[in-house]
Amino acid sequence: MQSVQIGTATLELVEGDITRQDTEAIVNAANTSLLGGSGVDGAVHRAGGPQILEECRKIGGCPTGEARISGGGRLAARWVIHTVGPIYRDGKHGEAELLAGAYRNSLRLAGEREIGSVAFPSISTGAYGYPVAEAARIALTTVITFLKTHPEIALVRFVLFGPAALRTYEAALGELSPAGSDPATG
Ligand code: AR6
Repeated sequence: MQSVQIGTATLELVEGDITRQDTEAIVNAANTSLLGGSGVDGAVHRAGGPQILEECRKIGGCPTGEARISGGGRLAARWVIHTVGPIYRDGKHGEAELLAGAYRNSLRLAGEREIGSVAFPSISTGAYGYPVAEAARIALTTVITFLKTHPEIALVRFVLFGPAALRTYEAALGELSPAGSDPATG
């Protein structure tokens, strides 16, 4: 577990399961249909129950890089923010900007709804094939930039699946930290 302060906010990196987080919102790595899938998406719908899918049907989909919100069903989190990361091709098809958009728009939605704590998985790095080190850099840069100007969000937690992903995010944060945060390991 690693934790840094970004202004008044806390940014945490932990290893774990996104469906078990007690933040006000968790983020789902969905697809444009919002009708479920494997990986995080499968786990969120399994753990949260059918109510989430019912709400997602009404929402009617989400373009890549954007975000939508539903209730959390049976999850500890009250809200699920569904976002769609890019499918990675070669890095030359706007993937980085779409991935940044997925994080930024998720946080924007949280801010609008006065949601103060959000847990993210590593969007696009599973079925969508985004190289983890590069995705980690984009994810952390985008979240840190957002937090610096949006004090209404008090906590962002990255929930990484397995020790390798956690180490990759820790290394990426280590490279970014001197630029604007105060590392405090926990
Ligand atoms: N908690 C946290 N992280 C997890 C969990 C979990 N329970 N399960 C997997 N991961 P993915 P994507 C990690 O494939 O790449 C779905 O079918 C996983 O190891 O869930 O954005 C959707 O419907 C990986 O590092 O999301 C879409 O079609 C990361 O979460 C598509 O997959 C993301 O892997 C989205 O693909």
